[in-house]
Amino acid sequence: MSVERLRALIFDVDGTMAETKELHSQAFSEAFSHFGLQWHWDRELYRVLLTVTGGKERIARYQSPHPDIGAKLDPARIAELHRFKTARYASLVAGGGCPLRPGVAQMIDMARARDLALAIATTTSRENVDALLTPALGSTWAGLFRVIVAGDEVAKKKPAPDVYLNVLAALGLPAGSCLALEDSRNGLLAAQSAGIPVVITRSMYFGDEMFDGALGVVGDLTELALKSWDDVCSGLYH
Ligand code: XBP
Ligand code: MG
Repeated sequence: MSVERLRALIFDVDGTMAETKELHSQAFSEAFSHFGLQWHWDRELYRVLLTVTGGKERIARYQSPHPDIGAKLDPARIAELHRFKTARYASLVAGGGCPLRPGVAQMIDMARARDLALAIATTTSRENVDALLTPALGSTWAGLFRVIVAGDEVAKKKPAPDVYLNVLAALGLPAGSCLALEDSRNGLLAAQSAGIPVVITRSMYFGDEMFDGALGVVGDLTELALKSWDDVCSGLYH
């Protein structure tokens, strides 16, 4: 693929733009305490639970194989608990508690300098993205992204392709002219199912996973941002 054919960068958020997962986990814990639940999602358990995308879906899945965990929440109660968790997460990141990962700002700058469209395809909510990116990129951050599609705006969350298909439709671009930046296997599968090439940036929770089918796997996005754009494209699309 030539430089001219690459037209858009599509960012995943959690794990890709910032290492948010510890703060999501902390917000879940605070919500469990607030609702009087004796649930403890330690790091190992959370790693397993992260294979389920979406906070509400993660809670539902946690309950299903654990009949002995005490309260079994119905969907309305799960939604209430998750609203509390979302508010806690927003306050945890609001003061800049979760900076962008290395290379993210440079990738945004490179894309803008080359007139590439920027987009976001995330499983989390738009309000969580706003809470995270306002301290990192300023209150006008949303103006940087031509398209933003969040988890609750589609029928099926990742690994289904829905968020990516909606992004492509809104961008009006073919999948092959876009590049998705992801950190998880579910994200990789979602973008691949939409036909979009993917580069994986290894994150804290998915650092040792296999990412078969990714165009590239980097430790962080400085590995892409520090290369010349021609190198990036020729390295990815040889
Ligand atoms: C992110 C998720 C989300 C977050 C929590 O996955 O799966 O569920 O963990 O956010 P990805 P919510 O990075 O692949 O988009 O609690 O708002 O769902
Ligand atoms: Mg992610």
